[in-house]
Amino acid sequence: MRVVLLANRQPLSGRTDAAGRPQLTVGGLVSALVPVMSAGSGVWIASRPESSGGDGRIEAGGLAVRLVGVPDAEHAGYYQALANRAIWPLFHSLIPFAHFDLAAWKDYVRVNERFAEAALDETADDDVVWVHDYHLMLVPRLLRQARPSLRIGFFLHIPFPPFEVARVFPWARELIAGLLGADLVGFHTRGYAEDFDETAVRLLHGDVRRSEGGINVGRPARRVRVGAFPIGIDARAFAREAAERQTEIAVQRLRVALRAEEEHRIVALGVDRLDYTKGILERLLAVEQFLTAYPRWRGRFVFVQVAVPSRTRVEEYRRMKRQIDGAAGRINGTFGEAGWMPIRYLYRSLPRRELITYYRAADLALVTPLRDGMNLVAKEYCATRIDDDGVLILSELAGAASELHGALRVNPYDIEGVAQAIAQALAMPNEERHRRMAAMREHIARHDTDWWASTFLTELMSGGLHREPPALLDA
Ligand code: ADQ
Repeated sequence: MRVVLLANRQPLSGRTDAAGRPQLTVGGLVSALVPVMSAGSGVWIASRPESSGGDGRIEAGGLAVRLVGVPDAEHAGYYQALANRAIWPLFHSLIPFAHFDLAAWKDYVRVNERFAEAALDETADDDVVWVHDYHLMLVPRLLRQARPSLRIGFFLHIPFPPFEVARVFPWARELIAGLLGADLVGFHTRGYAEDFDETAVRLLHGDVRRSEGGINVGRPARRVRVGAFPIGIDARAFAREAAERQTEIAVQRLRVALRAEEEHRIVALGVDRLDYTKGILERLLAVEQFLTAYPRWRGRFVFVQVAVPSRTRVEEYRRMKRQIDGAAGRINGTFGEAGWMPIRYLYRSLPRRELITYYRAADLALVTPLRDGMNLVAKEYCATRIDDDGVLILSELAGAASELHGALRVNPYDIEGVAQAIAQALAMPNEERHRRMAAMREHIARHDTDWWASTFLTELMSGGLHREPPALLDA
């Protein structure tokens, strides 16, 4: 089977090996998909602004990477303005953050057409096309119109919002019709899949009817299967690195630096891209509330927030960074003492080993997004807890909450509730901590990235008409 994959981002790391050959990115989606794809000499199609090189074709790690050149102004409209400032906030149900602009929409349509043209050029009739994420929602329909018999899958990495939110998007019908070009549309949770079904039926009534496990489009009906395929991580690699001697040493060093053993301090951790969907400000306010409500923990509780700079040119992100910087400074100013600061704030990306060191050093992780498609940090934290210790506090508005039942669930908007959950985590008996973490680790190990990719592709290939969608994991 030959897979042609379409994603906005290219899988090249920018580095070359000793022989000068380009290298693929290590980890995540790329590592999971490359074995599946290169087995059948697959192609990965991504975009590249003209000022960065435009059109191109690069062979790397057994994979062909085709780069679709996009004029810079058009790329800015498609990526910054439409994908990141309209679809991203709206699909996370943060309507006031969304900006809609007709010129940007036209750029989005044009770039989707460019992707579809490149895909048609690369694809033979018996190939499988797998389109990824919110940047490319029009592509399935464009492909279907040009090549009706093509097998097309689509996966959305972010949430799909409820109908009343989705309808706010001025070109919502076009987006939904775009996705309905696929044979299989996948989401992280059954909840998103149901919201998609409802939105499709209500927006495109007449042309679209619900059917078991999917949607029938047009007359005579073409069936679109819709299902939940919760993404996994490379759990084995995380556990392996977590167990290495080098990591153990680094964990001890970090805990010494935080005076965790010496002063019997609890280390709590947050790790995110600096994005307003991740609830970082609200989390800091919860830490403040916790220190106010439980003064006996002052001097014995350290919250480390690691934030990767993200979308730094967008105004909403700059404003949020100022608010977070301000809150961290204010909380440290209020509670800090000569030998203790409650908040350690790192504003940078960490190499993987260092990230794993932080995961292993943390007694509890605060994963409290306001909304999140899945959230891989929650899974990574558990996968590295090879001692089965540590408590995960998890937002019920993250997709991960439908799988990780061993977490303490919180509403991230409820600051007092999150503060109480921190107190509950600190009081949790050893046996309960271990039981909860072991169950989550086991689940994550079984449902890793390979499982996710192969489940989706198997379902896409099966084409079974009246099968239940593989919504395996929802509560
Ligand atoms: P993201 O919004 O990027 O992904 P997430 O799933 O948490 O969110 O993945 C972030 C990744 O970045 C993790 O692998 C994490 O390790 C890494 N990371 C975060 N902070 C870091 C730091 N300081 N240094 C180094 N690495 C860091 C989108 C959706 C999610 C969905 C994924 C996958 O928004 O909901 O889970 O795609 O589908």
